[in-house]
Amino acid sequence: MEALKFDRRELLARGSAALLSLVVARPLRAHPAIPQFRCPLPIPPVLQPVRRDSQCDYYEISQREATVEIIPGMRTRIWGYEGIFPGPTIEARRGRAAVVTHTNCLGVPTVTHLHGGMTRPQSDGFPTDTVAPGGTRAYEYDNVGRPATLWYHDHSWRGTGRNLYLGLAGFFLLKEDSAIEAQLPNGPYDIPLVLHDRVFTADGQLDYDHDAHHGATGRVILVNGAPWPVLDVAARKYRFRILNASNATALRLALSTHQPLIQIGSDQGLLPAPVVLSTIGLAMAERVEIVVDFSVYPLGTRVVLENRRGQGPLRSIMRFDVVRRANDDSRVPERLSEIEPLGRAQATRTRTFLFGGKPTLAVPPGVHWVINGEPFDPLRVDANPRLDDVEIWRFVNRAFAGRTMLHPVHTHLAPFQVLSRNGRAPLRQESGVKDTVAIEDGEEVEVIMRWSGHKGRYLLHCHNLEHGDHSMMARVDVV
Ligand SMILES: [Cu+2]
Repeated sequence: MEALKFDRRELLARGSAALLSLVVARPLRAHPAIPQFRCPLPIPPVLQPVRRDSQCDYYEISQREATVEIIPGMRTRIWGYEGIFPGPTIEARRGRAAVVTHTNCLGVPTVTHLHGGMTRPQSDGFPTDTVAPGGTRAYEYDNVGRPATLWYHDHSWRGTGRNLYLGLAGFFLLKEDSAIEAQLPNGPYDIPLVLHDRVFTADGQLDYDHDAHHGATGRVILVNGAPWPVLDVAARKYRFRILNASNATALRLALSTHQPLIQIGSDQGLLPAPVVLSTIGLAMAERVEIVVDFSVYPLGTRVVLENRRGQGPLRSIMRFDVVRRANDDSRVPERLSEIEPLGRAQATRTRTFLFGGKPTLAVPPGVHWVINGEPFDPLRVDANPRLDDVEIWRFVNRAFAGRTMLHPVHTHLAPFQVLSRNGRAPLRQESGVKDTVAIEDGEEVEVIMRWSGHKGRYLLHCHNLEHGDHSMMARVDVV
């Protein structure tokens, strides 16, 4: 693979940056002791529309600072949609429009993106299309995509990392009634879980540090805003919709009991068929939907959802305590959804995007995260697919500075199918439709997508939020 070779200058730069990262590594700061498995799992409230008409639901959200209890007995200042962290869940119906009017009551400009939505450009949250403090914008969503676990979050250029760290993220569940959905666990047995890792100061405040633009990581894992929570479950099947909304931490999910996970969905909804896995990788912004059958356990069993990429306390995410029996008429059908496969012969064009670092000349020297060697320029068009064209996009991860840097690559507007991973067939769980794909160090992934929906200005970027802010993003114009 020619693209993965480095020239001499680049290798030298990598070596010196690696040395530098040892010298300037930040010391571990004081941190409150937070017990694991004490807090009950919170479920974010579902936002009610302020008004409905025959075609559309209208919502209002204020983005504001608030003080909430995350660590038991401490008060933490957050920036939250409706003043809560995570924000309220929007439940949308496929084919029924939603208008969400955001008012920015924060002291900084913000802009909201619906991750995974096929949104017209003026509502898609381009990073420079911000709303000033005190301002308001109505974002319009047609909800014509596949039923899926979407999420909304801030997307302001150079502010996304901090703004999400402080709380600006929430679920947007696009749902549809169908015979398949009715068979899966539903109602109280269909539970969204948003995972974030965070650092807190000794007095309980969120301690944002972009770590020299490598990414803000954490020492505590929050699920739905609570540290390492516990959910009391019945001995039956549950569906969990899991979102990794961490800034810069990729996860690998597994159960402490070694029970296999039944994956039924990914970013853009149900897979063609369930896939049984012992662990599931979940990079930043990716979603998976799994079914766990707790009926295999005697009452009293405690099952920990683990992160096999984590060490020490970061190896645990949350715990399920099997506390009662329950009837269960749910099942996982053998066929879950229909996906029209896109083939290479349909593609009009192949584009290659190199994700890598570029040393900066600043003092102390640092790294600029870039695509194809160029930092983000909102005025420069980096790709211009024609409306309704099918294209193949090759994402190549070039290692930098001796650090393993995973880049979760996200396309706005056009979801994709994974065609190949390192020249081989994609992973089994990549059989669905995705909008974010994890590219590990040195990897190369090909995806195929149809650029339908809207003409206009969109984005391709890395979902390590600090990489995106600094400036691993590219402007995509659908023409
Ligand atoms: Cu990245």
